[in-house]
Amino acid sequence: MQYKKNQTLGEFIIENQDSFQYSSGELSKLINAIRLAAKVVNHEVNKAGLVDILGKAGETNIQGEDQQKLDVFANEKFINTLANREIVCGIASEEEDDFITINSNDERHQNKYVVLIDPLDGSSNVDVNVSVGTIFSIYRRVTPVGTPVTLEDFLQPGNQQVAAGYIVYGTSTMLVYTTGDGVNGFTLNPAIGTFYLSHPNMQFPEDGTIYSVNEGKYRHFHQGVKDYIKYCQEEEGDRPYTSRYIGSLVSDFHRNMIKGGIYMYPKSSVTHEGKLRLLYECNPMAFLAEQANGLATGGKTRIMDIEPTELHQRVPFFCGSRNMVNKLQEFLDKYH
Ligand code: AHM
Ligand code: MG
Repeated sequence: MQYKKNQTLGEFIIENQDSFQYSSGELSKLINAIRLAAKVVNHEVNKAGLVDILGKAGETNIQGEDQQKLDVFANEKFINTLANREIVCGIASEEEDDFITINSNDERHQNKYVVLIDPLDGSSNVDVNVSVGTIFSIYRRVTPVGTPVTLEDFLQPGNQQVAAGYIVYGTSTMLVYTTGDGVNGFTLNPAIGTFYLSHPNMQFPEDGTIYSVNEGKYRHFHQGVKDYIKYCQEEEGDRPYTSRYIGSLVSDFHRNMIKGGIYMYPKSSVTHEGKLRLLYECNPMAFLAEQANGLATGGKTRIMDIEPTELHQRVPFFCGSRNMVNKLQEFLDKYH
């Protein structure tokens, strides 16, 4: 990877194109499309607090434009931006029941990539001015180019991802992604609409003190998870753990990657498979985590080795600093 001072995302993509294993420029085009959609969605997310002034979802605003819910808006923007470029042959979105086929009946189209996306994760936070995110995951199709994509192209294990990333719409807007050669973060300068390389080669600290879990659901957790939480709550020498949970996966993950921590969404006696979706949330975050020296497990199996069986499959998810995930695993293993 070549890092340069004041490098823009556009420059970074071009300059590092050759380090990508299928170096044909297509993946670069794809990341560029995501960058473009991210800026449009960012603009809309920033206006969310003006809902009483600009009009609510489902209403028509003063300019006669229909107002959409932000997650619907983000879904459309990402899908349209990707579909309009000749790179992607299929898209699956957390917001759509089924996958979308692009250019299905035209053999001239050589598009190789499928994109899976959670357009606006944590969207319940929008109304209270808390950070939300977009998560994306990119695979090469497994069926022949020029034919319509099939479910098989989307149900690939995470270890087949060629790229993954997220956009966090926070106090700053950042795009963080990997193409399998480390993780890099770019911060948007909103004045000129340009992403700059601000966080080269991001790494989870080997160890951390933050645990992120919805403790309101504690009663329903598996005993191994309960024991680990209890372990975290006990002081260990002079280094007590601290609990931080935003309820917005991208933001919790982002903080933990910078400061050192573990994110947990276990299965429970109520949500038997957990809540998070393997294809749209867990696999891309797991790819990023591993590329940043962290770990991601479903409790029994490495997240990226799980064979998906359906598009909207949910799995338990534990992800973060290596030593913390390994410690948790010790507690989980006691009950297997
Ligand atoms: P969503 O895709 O419906 O937004 O749900 C995913 C979000 C994650 O961002 C977050 O970590 C989690 O759900 C919070 O869930 P809970 O409120 O059950 O703790
Ligand atoms: Mg989501």
